[in-house]
Amino acid sequence: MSEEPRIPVAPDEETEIPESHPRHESLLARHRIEEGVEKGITSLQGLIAQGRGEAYDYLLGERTIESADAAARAAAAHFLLADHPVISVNGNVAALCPSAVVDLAEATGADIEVNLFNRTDERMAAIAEHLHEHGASEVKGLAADAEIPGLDHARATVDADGIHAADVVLVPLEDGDRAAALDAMGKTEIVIDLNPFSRSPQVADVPIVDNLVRAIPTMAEHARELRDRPCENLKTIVEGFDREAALAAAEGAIRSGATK
Ligand code: PTJ
Repeated sequence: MSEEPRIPVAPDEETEIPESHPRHESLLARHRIEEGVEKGITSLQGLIAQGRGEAYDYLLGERTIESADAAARAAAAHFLLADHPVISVNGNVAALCPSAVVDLAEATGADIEVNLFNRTDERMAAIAEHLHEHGASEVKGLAADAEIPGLDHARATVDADGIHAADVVLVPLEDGDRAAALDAMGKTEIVIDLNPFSRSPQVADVPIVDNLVRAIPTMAEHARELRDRPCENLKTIVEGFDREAALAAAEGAIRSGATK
């Protein structure tokens, strides 16, 4: 008698996703994004963004390539040198790695600010609460008392003492035009995006072509290793980073298909 096919279990909790599964990380990310939508944190468009990201991650071999690690190190040095670094958080970032965001803020002294494309008061509050639950002491973005000039959508709305006053802003997962607008304000933008051809990494001072679930902890790790170094040493790391070479290396990794 032939065996009944095993019916796959749909996990309710992320701990039910078997760690032995070859696609554990990917299933975990999908679960978190799905749960983010259910909790009112992630937008429905965030599901589409996740799919786009996964496709590029697959082409990159779902690993942090060497040039992305170097970019994360330069980003960490920028944050440590900054007077006022800010981590911008949207619905995908909050769902995927809230603890890593809080940890990076702790490692670098950065502010955390919620900034949304599909902005509603309910989503802003849900994301701030979620970040607090994961250990954030302060979450900006709710005051909404300043604007980024030149943007005619909700991402323009920021806090006067947050992104508006920042000198360095980390923008993980973006839809494009804000990075250019931040640049026009004279800020240094660090962008995390799996698609090296996307507009935001193309205009970023530091494009990190990596999955944000790997890039944010990598940046925190570099920050902890670098934070006692003298400023001159940090400046050398910043000046030695070549954004064009980093983008070209990511494109090369994708085109060559040399995934491991
Ligand atoms: O939460 P909101 O309202 O601010 O909405 C944010 C979304 C995600 C809807 C908005 O930023 C958006 O529409 O993004 P896009 O235009 O779909 O772009 C998403 C980019 O992020 C694409 O280039 C993806 O490759 C990339 N991406 C997706 N997931 C990840 C990622 N990059 C790094 N890590 C990921 N996990």
